[in-house]
Amino acid sequence: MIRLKNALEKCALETTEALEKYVPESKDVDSLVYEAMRYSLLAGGKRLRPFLVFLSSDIFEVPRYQALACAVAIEMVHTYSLIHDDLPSMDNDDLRRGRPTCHKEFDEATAILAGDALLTMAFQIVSSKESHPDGEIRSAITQELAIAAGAAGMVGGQAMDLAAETSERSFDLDTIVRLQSRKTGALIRFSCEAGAILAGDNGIKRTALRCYADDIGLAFQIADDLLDYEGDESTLGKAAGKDIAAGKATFVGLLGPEIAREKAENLVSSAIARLDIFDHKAELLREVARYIIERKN
Ligand code: GRG
Repeated sequence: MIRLKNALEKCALETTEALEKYVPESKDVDSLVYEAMRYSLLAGGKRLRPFLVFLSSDIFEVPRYQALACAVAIEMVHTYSLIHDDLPSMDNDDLRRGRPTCHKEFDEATAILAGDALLTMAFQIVSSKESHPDGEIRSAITQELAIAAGAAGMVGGQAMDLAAETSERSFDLDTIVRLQSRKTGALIRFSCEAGAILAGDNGIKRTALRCYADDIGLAFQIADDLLDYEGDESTLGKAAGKDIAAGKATFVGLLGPEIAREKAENLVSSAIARLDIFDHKAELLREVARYIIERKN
């Protein structure tokens, strides 16, 4: 785990440094939106999705600058989703990454704009030459990011999640799996496949990474449900115990904590087995799978 911790910290530093450059402070009359973008982007966060981009890129020996552009873009999309998810019209949260949510620190309109600006900047980055010299690969990475973030992916998952809160009937396991594989899973899937896409590899290695991502994405969400159920606000950096109270469709709510934990552990074992074709090249990805259910925030 020490090796993983060091590698994750190094990736977080590199990603944060790049994010600071992409979103500079503004001295103009638009300065508030830049301040809000920086506030949410630079508030910490585990940088798990950038880390997955780097690890999958290392497998295919993708140049670092290409992986970094993609890592920055996925973190921007993730941060936008958190800003919008925290809004009063969605989860109405006051705390995120251990500090007031964007709309609490600024105001609702600024938070919406900051989220919009981060989402669009991510596409500016992946579609530009700094992400890849080959136009076809740039187009592929841009399309895959759009699919992951949009109605077929994260936005659709969020819509299912909102529907669960008002639905008369509770969702069955199959529906919760579909919901979460879009809401949380889609960005994780993109991150794990990014190395293969950047290398132009569409074969069994990409499939293995996709299967690995599907397993860890669900395990990540179950761990998140368990943390919401068992964790406390000071360690989580956000409110705890809100999901079940809000009538959200969660694994813990449906299966109970013991069976949910067992399911997460089985998913981690399955994820690790998916990586057999990579031998030692995927050691850190194996450690990520284990870390996902052991994390405390
Ligand atoms: C608003 C379009 C839109 C989508 C929001 C992902 C999402 C959909 C909402 C986030 C709600 C949530 C807490 C989901 C659980 C899984 C998750 C994405 C947790 C936060 O990700 P971490 O733990 O966060 O990687 P850090 O802060 O470490 O980056």
